[in-house]
Amino acid sequence: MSEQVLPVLPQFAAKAYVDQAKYRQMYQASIDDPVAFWAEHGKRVDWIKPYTQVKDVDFTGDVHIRWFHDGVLNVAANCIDRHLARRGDQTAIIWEGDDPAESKHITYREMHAQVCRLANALKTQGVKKGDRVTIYLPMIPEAAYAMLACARIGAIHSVVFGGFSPDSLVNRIEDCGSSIVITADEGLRGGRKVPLKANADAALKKCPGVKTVIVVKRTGGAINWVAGRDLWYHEVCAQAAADCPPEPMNAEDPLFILYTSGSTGKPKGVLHTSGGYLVFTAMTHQYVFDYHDGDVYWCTADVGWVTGHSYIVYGPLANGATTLMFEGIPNWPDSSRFWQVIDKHKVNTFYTAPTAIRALMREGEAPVKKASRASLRLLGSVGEPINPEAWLWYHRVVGDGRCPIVDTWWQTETGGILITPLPGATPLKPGSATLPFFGIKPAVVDANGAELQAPGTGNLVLTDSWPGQMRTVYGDHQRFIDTYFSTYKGCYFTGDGCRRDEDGYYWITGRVDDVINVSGHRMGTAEVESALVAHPKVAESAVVGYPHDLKGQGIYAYVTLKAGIEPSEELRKELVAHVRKEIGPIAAPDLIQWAPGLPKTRSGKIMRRILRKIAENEHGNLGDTSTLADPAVVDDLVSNRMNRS
Ligand code: 6R9
Repeated sequence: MSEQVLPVLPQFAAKAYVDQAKYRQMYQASIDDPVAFWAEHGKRVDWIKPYTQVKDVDFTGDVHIRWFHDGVLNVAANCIDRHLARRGDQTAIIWEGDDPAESKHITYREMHAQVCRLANALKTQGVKKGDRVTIYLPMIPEAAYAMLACARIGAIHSVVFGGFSPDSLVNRIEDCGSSIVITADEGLRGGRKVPLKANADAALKKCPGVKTVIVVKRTGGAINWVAGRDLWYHEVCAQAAADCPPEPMNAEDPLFILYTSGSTGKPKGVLHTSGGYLVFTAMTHQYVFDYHDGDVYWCTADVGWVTGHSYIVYGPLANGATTLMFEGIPNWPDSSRFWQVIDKHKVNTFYTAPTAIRALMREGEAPVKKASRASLRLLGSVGEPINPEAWLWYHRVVGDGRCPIVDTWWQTETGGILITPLPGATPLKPGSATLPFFGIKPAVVDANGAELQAPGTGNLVLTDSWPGQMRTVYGDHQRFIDTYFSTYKGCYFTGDGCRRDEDGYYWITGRVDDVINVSGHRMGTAEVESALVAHPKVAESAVVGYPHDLKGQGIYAYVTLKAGIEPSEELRKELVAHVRKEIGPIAAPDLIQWAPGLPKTRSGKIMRRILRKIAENEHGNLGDTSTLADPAVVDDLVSNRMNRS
C-alpha cells in the first residue's frame, strides 16, 4: 500500500471553490447541524414550491428517508429550462460518436425542444405521472433526452444497460411493470453493431404488458417491425409539439429505478426520488470536479449505470455544464482514442474507471503521448478500488503530473459521491478515496458492529442519511430494510470493507458480500450461479471472484456436472456462451473449474470462504476446515485449481 502523500497544488487551490480550511469548516458545519446545512444547500435547485421541511429520516424499524419533503420541483426544468435565459446557446451535450469522424454539439435550447417533443410523444402514447418507462439505448443523446422527457412528465425511468441480454431485460421490465420501451435499431461500439431492437423483440415475447416500443434509428440496419406496437422515434417526435410544460413533482416523487446486483436473488430496483437526488448530484458534481462555467467535462461511463445517471446527465446538466457523451470504447480505432477525444473537444475534466486505466496502461505511454492533453485540469476515478500503481501512472502519464485525481467512492444506492478528495482541499494518497463529502458520516465497524475509534480495518457503514440516498427497493421495502439496515442496527451497511488510517483517510478494500466487481460492473455471484444451473448439463455451481490484472476481479465458477456428463473444452465454451446469453457478456466466467463436489458443511452449506481461497491461489491458507462434511473434496479442488498465478 502506498503511503505517499501528494500535497494540494497551490495554483489549483487558488481557483477552487473549496480549500483545506473551507473543507474543514463546511464539513464540521454539515455534521453539527445537518438540517441547517441542507436547508441552505437545497436552494441550489429551483423549487416551484420551496420546502419548509428538510430532513425526516429513521434508519430503524420500517426505515423511512425523506428530504425536502414538502417541496415541489421538476428535475428536467432544473436541468434545462432554468438555463435557457443565460445559456440557451451554450453546448449542453458534446456527443462523440463511435466513428471519430462523427460528433455533434447540442445546445441547451436544442435539448429543450428535443426533450419537450419526446415528452409530448410519450403523453400521446398514454404515459402518465408515476408510469414506468424502460430505456434500452446506446450512448446517444436520445438516451439523455429520454431520461429527461420522463422526468419532465413525472414518469419513472428504468434505464437498462445496452449490454444486457434479452432475459435480463425481461426481468427488469416485468419487475417494474413498464408498458413502454424506448430502444434503437442497433448500437455501435468499436465498429461493431449491437442488435438492440432484436434483443428487445426477443425480450418482449415474454412481456405481454409492453404495448409500445419507440425506436431510434441509429444505424439504419434492417430490423423486425411489429405493426401497432413499434413506432419510429423521429416520427413520433416530429408529430409532437416542441413545448411541454414541466409537471410539478413532490421532492419525494420517484425519479428513476435502476437495477443493481446484490448478494442474493434477482437484481434490486434501486429507487431514487427527485429533490434530494438532484441537490446532491448537482452539489457533488460542482465541488468534487470543481466545475466552473465554460469547463468541458467528460465522464466515460455508460448511462446504463448510476455513474452515467448522476455524472453524465443529472449533476452536470443541473449545473448548466457542458457534458461529453461518448458512444465508443477506449481502444477503437486504437488505444489513443480517449486522449484524441480530449484534444478534439478540449476536455478539462476526465472521469473514468480503474479497469480502463489498467487496460490503457498496458499499451504503454506512446498512445497517450500522441495527444497533447493540454486542456486537462482534473482526473477522476470510480467503480472499484484503484491500485496505487495505476493511480500513479494515471497521474504521471495522463495528467503529466499536474492534474489532481479524485478517487470517488460511492454506489448505485448512494445516488452520488460520498467519499472523495476535493481537488483544491485534500492532499492525495494514491489508492485512497480519502475523506467524506459534506454531510457524510462514515464509520468503520467490526464483525460485532462495534465502531472502531482508532485507525483500523472493518466494514464501512454510514451512520446518517444524505439527500441522494436511495429510498427503497422498488416494490419490496422489506428487502431494502433487510439488505441495508439489518446487519448493523441504525446504520446503512455499504457491503464494502475498508481501512481508516491515522489521518482519517478511507481505503476501500472491496466488497465483503457475495457481490463481485468485474471491470467496475457489479455482479451478484448468485445471478451467475443460477444462470449456470439453468444449463441442462449442470447439476450445481458456486461462483466467486478472484484478483484479475485488468478487470480488478474475474469470475471463477466451480461447476458440478450432472451424472454421466463428461467435462470437455467444448462444454466449457458452451457454458460461457450460455451465461453471456442469459445475463450478458459482462457476466461471462473467466475460469471454470470442473468440481466433482463442492465443499459443504454437514448441514449442506457451501463453504464459499474455501472456494474463494482456492480461486485466489491462496490454498495454503484455507483456515478452519473442521466443519467440512467431506475433506477429500477440497484436495481435489486444490489440485485441479485454474488460477496458479
Ligand atoms: C458508482 C458505482 C458500487 C461498488 C461499491 C464499491 C465499488 C465504487 C469505488 C469503489 C473503491 C472507489 N466502488 N467506487 N471501490 N473505490 N472509488 O460504481 O456504483 O456500480 O453500484 O458499484 O463499487 O465496492 O460498493 P455501483
